[in-house]
Amino acid sequence: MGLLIGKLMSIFGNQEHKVIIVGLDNAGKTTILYQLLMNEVVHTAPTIGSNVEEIVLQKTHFLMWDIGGQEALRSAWNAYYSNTEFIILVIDSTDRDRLLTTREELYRMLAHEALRDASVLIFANKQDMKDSMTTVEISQFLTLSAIKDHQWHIQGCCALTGEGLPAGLQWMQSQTTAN
Ligand SMILES: Nc1nc2c(ncn2[C@@H]2O[C@H](COP(=O)(O)OP(=O)(O)OP(=O)(O)O)[C@@H](O)[C@H]2O)c(=O)[nH]1
Ligand SMILES: [Mg+2]
Repeated sequence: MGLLIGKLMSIFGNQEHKVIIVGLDNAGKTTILYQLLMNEVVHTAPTIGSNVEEIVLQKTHFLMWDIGGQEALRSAWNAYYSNTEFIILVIDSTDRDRLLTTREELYRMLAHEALRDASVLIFANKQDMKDSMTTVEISQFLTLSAIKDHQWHIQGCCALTGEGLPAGLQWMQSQTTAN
């Protein structure tokens, strides 16, 4: 019964899809959230706790939780996991030194029971910086092609201009209708 109602609601476009935006501090998570919401670059400070906003694409409603990424805050990410349909993992593509840490955080999340059915969108952010890693380099480092138990997609972007963000959102929407 619950499933049927869920299906009907998704047909009529009322269903809200829960999204968590995670990644290391300074990756650009908050900048991405407000660029998606308002097409503007907001002045950000490091997030303590979270921001939540509803983003609507056509008839698809995403409830997006942007969570602080500082090291001391990462152990609290799991408080946001229940009912999550999408993980947006934001990477600062210039941050070579911490890509290994991002990799560890990614695989820790994928192994978490509460995220078993979640799909993953990886935003390779800060593509405007000339020393940024490409999506291919990042994919290889994160061995994304080895991930078989979750749907995933990597998208290069620049949160300052918004470039790449609609394409990522479009992929998420395609995943909601695929189910
Ligand atoms: N050059 C460039 N800078 C960016 C981009 N996206 C974000 N930034 C900058 O990166 C810095 C950190 O951005 P935030 O959005 O606050 O980062 P965050 O991931 O929310 O960080 P925490 O809240 O600490 O986890 C800010 O100075 C942004 O202006 C981008 O695409 N290109
Ligand atoms: Mg933030």
